[in-house]
Amino acid sequence: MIGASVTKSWRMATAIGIFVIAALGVMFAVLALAKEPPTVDYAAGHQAGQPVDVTLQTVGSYGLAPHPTWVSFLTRTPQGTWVHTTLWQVPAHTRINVTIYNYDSGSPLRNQQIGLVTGTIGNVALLNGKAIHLVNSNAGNGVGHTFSIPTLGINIPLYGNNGNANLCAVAPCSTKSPNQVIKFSFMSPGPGQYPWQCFVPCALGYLYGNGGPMQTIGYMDGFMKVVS
Ligand SMILES: [Cu+2]
Repeated sequence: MIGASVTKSWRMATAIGIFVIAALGVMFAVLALAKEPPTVDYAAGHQAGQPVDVTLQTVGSYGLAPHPTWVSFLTRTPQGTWVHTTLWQVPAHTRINVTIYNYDSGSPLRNQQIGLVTGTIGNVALLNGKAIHLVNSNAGNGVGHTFSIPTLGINIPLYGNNGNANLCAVAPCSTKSPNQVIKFSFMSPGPGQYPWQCFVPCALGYLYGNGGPMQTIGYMDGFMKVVS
């Protein structure tokens, strides 16, 4: 009799233990999903055949919790509000006109390959209104970041600002601060999720500059969500 009741209470304890572990698992999964930054929707209300404008900015330091010192991208909604996210949604098979305001400084690239403009319409970008096919990062202010969608062969080097200038340190930055305006266009592919990122090892204070913001959605990488 004693043996049977011990077994029974053990079974009960095991069942409760498994339930608690499962509940904690669900809780953490929900929390992890809730932590994902919001998606800016450029696809809503899209008229077939019309181009879509995507507007981003890059900052040398986000300036706010939880990571005030981290480099970051931000995305502007079609209504004009800056959102701290790198997730955005565009319609498929559509001309995407991108404008990036770069508020960060630059430096020479370790890998000259990412100084090339590739994968855009005409393999060209406009830097402050001037057509460019590459940025020689060993001249001038160098390159601060890239905007790259590897699966589509898209890479655009983002020319830096003078590091001695009074650069914006708290996002979102406004065009009152020194900035470089980079524009380019590409055709969105079919529906799917396309990862994009910066390829400059720009994460100050992390091993080889590749940790922290370089590996965090909402900072130096994100997803272009293409919908039909
Ligand atoms: Cu970067």
